[in-house]
Amino acid sequence: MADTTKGTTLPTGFRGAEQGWPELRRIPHPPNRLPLLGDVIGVDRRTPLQDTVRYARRLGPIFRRRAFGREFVFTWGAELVADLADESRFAKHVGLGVANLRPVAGDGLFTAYNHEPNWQLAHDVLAPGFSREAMAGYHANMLAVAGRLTDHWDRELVAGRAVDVPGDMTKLTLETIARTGFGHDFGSFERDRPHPFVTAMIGTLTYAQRLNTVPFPLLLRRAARRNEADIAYLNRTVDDLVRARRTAGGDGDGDGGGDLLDRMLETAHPKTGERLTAENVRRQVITFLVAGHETTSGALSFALHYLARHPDVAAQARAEVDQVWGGTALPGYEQVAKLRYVRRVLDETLRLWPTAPAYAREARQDTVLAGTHPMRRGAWTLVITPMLHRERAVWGADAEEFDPNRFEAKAVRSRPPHTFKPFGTGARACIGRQFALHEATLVLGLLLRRYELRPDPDYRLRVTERLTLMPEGLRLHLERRAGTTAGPAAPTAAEAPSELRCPVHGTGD
Ligand code: MNH
Repeated sequence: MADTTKGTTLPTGFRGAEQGWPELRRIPHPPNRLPLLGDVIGVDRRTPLQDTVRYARRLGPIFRRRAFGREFVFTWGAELVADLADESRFAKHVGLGVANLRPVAGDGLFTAYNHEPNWQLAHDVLAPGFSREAMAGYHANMLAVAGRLTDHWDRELVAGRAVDVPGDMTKLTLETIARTGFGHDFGSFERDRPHPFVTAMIGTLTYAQRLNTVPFPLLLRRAARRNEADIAYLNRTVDDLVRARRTAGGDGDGDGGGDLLDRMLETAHPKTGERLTAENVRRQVITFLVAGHETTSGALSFALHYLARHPDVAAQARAEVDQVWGGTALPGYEQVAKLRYVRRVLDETLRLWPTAPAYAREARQDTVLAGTHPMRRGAWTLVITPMLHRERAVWGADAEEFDPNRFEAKAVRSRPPHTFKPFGTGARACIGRQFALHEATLVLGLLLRRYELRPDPDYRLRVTERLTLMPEGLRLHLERRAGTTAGPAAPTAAEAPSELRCPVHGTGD
């Protein structure tokens, strides 16, 4: 369990590996260490994950790096990661980037320590919000938001402009989680610049990442003040949203079975009768608004990059959409999961670029990792999923190539368990997984059906990091697909029947 008893200003995640790993010296590290700074040569502060991946390739399935006088252990070998998935000996570790988000997200689901009672409470209260039934209820709102995206892309196409893929995917996913989860409309598609909520969020994520890459937080005094302002803005936005809902009196039926916010405000724990406090609701709303869109936006953006670069894959996916959806203007909930090949495209995208690229595990007791590396209780390591997902012994010599057929059922069954972990592992794995996959599959289906994607031949994939990953500067040219000009493939906001617009509240926002 995490140690919160010490009155240190550093998150417990910064406890070094010297104390936790008695045989640390057997774990390889980069040569040429600097006395004070450690392994920082050739490291770019803006790309810590990609630097770590470079070290991983040189140093192997488990390695350590030294930064600012502390040792950190990184793991990606399939056998080691599979052992770390054993929930009886290991648990989520709230450290590094995740712990840096505590000032924003507090004991919200993502950043809660395992021992904090609000984790179990919120998990039990909110999990039904991600059931199949609940998801089916979000579907119509997802369609309506996708309609706003295709309206926007139609206009860009007519104007002969290339579309800003990460920017537009972020608008789409933010509107989707805001509407389905909280009945809120940020109006992203009506703005030229990102919504200030997005700017503030990116600010706090970037700041949290930078805290890991500077030796003394004092160096970040100005950035820290900016960060305070960003957090204040996020809090204000969320407080307004909650106040509006309280004034409106929930979704009316008082049973807390509506959207996520309704559950947060009205649902008591089925066994204990406990409810989330007002402060915790604030933390959860921020958590879901951020966790619920940033990673899905990256996944969609990378997927569109690969689809544009692999016309054969795009053609096969498109053929599937035509066959499964036919001429249905508004594909139903059930018709999304039937897009098996589109789903494989997404899985393969998340294999190469898992947009939340690491998760940390700590020993719940003294134990020996994979029979080789002793760990004391509380010792932890960071799992580097982009490397796990590229291990040749598992994925083959062409592991760096994009190939959705790796996710054919037979191929999946032939691989060892715990080799594909884009959503983390165990009790603290992603609660929004089905939500993200439904949304992303639906949107890719709608876009493939409507457009041909033309890459910019000069574009080289560059990945920006702010704890999450995103293809930087990705723009695509669109062409309207032949034979599809007659009818809209997706409903525009105006066309969607009003009862479809908000299945939860009936009347929309
Ligand atoms: Mn999500 C946890 C990846 C979409 C809400 N998510 C995690 C973890 C990973 C992750 C990895 C585990 C982190 C850790 O162990 O420290 N999540 C993703 C990816 C996508 C994603 C790659 C999209 C693609 N996540 C979503 C969506 C939502 C969401 C959509 C909400 C609607 N995720 C969460 C929450 C947690 C989480 C909440 C924390 C769960 C817990 O600890 O109980």
